[in-house]
Parts: sequence; structure tokens; C-alpha cells
Amino acid sequence: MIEVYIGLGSNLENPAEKIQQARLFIAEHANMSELKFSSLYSSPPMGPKDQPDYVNAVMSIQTALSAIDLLRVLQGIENDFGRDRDVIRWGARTLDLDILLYGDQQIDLPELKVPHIGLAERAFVLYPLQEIANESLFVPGKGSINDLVVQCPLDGLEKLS
Ligand code: ROI
Repeated sequence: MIEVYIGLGSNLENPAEKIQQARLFIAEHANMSELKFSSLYSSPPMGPKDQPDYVNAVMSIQTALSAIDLLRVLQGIENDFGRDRDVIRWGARTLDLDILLYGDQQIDLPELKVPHIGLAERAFVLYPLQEIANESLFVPGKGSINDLVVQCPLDGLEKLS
């Protein structure tokens, strides 16, 4: 079994509810079990500003799925939520599920980079990740979670309730 961190993001059509629904899809999936789930956070859009704020969260799961099989499952869930792929680069999305960390592995495939690209610079990923991660979590090739958070401004990130 591998411990995996997944980033969840949405900024369309009741995003907080979308995130909670996606959480259930993942937790109830036969090949994944939930370990931890962060608070929900709101964050201004990174990328084009003419889109609504995002709701973001991070969850950890245990799975026996390979990273690629996990990617396929998560893409299937995104599609179930009606995401149109690649309409506008970095435009609004109903649901985004990203593999942030896959155990301590570094993966460099055309369709999958782990740790997730940009993880180390994105407040909406780092802060919820730190909330649920062990203090000693190390992001392969990047540094300790605590160091990364200290170096990352909040950028308007706010914890929701
Ligand atoms: N911006 C924020 N704040 N949160 C996201 O989840 C997010 N996801 C994206 C882009 C468009 C890069 N911007 C984002 O894919």
C-alpha cells in the first residue's frame, strides 16, 4: 500500500459541495481508502483573474493502485463531474483532482509528474497539505513541508469555517 496525497480544487457551481462529493467518490472507491482530509480553503485564482475564487483541499489516501492507474481513476471522477478538458488553459474548472505525492516517489511521465508541478509554490496546496501531513513530510526534490510553507506567502488563502 502506498500513501498518496491528492489536491482537490473547484471554482464552479457550488465548489465546496463539489469537493465534498469528490471526497466521497474517492473514499468509497473500492481501491482507495481515505486517511485524512484537510479543511476547505478559499483562494483567489492563480492564472487568469476573470474567474471565481477556488475552493481547495488536500486529502491523503492509501491505495494499491499504480500511479498511472490512480491517475485514470481520478480523471474518470473529474469527467463524472463534467469537466471539459483544455477549453481554456488555466481557466475555471468544475473539479480538479491532482496527484500531489505518491509515496516518496518521483515520477516523470509525459502525462504525470510527481511531485505535482508547482506544488512547492502554491499556497492552496502547501497549507492544506501541511495541515494533514506528518511534520516530517519531505517533498521529494523540493524540501520539508515546513520549510516550503515558511517560504510560501498565503496569497489570499483563507481557511473556510
Ligand atoms: N487557482 C487556485 N487558487 N486554486 C486552484 O485549484 C487552481 N487550479 C488551477 C489553476 C487554474 C492553475 N488555478 C488555480 O488549475
